Amino acid sequence: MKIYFAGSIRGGRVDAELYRRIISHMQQRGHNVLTEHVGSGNLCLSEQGRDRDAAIYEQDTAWLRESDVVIAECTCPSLGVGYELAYAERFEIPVHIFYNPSKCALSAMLTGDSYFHIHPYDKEDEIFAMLDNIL
Ligand code: 6K6
Repeated sequence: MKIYFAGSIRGGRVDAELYRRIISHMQQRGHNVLTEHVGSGNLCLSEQGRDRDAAIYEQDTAWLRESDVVIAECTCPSLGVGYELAYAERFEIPVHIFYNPSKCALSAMLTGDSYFHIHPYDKEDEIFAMLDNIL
């Protein structure tokens, strides 16, 4: 499957290693993760600019439209991820949201929208088992 993995970038990189492990798990199962860079450990967050951001927006929304499913890790809140989830809903792409309820309270704009499949987890291993069921 073509998978759009969504995770926080400018919202904070505290869970970047977790994103990398989730992406790697899906790749090991033979899936095509379009957004491998979200799990990268060496992002240059200071590099910004309107032209560059416009290119990121165009590329990411194109990838969203061509993806079969969106997998999002939402424990670390991110405006960009929230936007991507609503964008995926608009294009009727299935969305699965993972979060750790002991670390955050998910926005009511996600938990209150019955379109989204929401998967609370406690231990990281639970994510991989749930992903294998979903994909
Ligand atoms: C280059 C390499 C890695 O990151 C970059 C430059 N920035 C971005 N590149 C690609 N997608 C991005 C970038 N910044 C945000 N996004 C998208 O928004 C990702 O798909 C994430 O799921 C989401 C994160 O949003 P913020 O608001 O936390 O940045």
